[in-house]
Amino acid sequence: MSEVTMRVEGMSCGGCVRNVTGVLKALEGVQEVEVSLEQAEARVRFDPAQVSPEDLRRAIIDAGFDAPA
Ligand code: 9UX
Repeated sequence: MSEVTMRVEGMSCGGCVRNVTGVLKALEGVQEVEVSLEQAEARVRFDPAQVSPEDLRRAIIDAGFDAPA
């Protein structure tokens, strides 16, 4: 299992936090997600055999937020 902390820009309320958390948890291979509005970050534990940090980034962007590389 791997863990990554990614910057997530554009979240302005708890709904955004729930949305980002939901799209990440929906990905196969994602085990645990913790999103911080204050820190504009998502910490994700994932199985690198099933999902990559680039997949996580893509899901965040598709949900309407920005995840700078
Ligand atoms: Mo809050 Mo976010 O009203 O996508 S849910 S700003």
